[in-house]
Amino acid sequence: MTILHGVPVSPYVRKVQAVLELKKIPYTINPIIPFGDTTELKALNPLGKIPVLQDDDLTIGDSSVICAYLEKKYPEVALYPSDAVSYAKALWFEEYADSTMVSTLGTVFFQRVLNPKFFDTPADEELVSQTIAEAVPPIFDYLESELGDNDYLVDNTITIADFAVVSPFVNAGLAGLTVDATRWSKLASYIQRIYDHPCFNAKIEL
Ligand SMILES: N[C@@H](CCC(=O)N[C@@H](CS)C(=O)NCC(=O)O)C(=O)O
Repeated sequence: MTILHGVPVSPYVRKVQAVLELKKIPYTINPIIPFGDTTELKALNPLGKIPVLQDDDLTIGDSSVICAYLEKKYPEVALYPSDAVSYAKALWFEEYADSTMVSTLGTVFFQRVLNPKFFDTPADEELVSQTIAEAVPPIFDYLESELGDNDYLVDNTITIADFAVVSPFVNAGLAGLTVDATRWSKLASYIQRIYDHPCFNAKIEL
């Protein structure tokens, strides 16, 4: 019995969900949130963060740990390259997405969506404008150049890197931040390609 604890609006939960779907692992979702009373969540993960995966006797937190575990247990549809260099690149993009991208695109999402909708606080539009003007373009430039003429980030095949990198764009989109296809055409088509993938949940309802 596999249970994914966490709400799919989290980019980390979405990444794990895509892996579960791609590997065709049956699972259920417990839509727990990491705010308010976190007693139930902290019993599953001492950090009080989502996602948490329960798989038979294993209860484990952290999306990257969970995805690595799923790959080991269900290697059939490989999401991590076997070649050492490609493997390192896939892990790098996953880390880049989970840290810099979630933090930067997440700032816009937090201010424009979570603050007004869940915390009764208006968005700090000055912070949003500064983030969009200064922190966002280097990320988009970097991804555009890394993609080159490829359809996917590593080995031109779908890997964990793609699910991790595209996940925060869903949150950005919910906050009205999309990729300008006239400036970052490769990135814009790449994001749409992953959105269209049947395993990827790009339609989050709040
Ligand atoms: N490195 C962790 C980060 C998980 C994380 O920060 N999740 C957020 C939701 S998107 C959370 O639970 N935040 C609650 C908190 O930080 O207290 C992972 O990859 O799972």
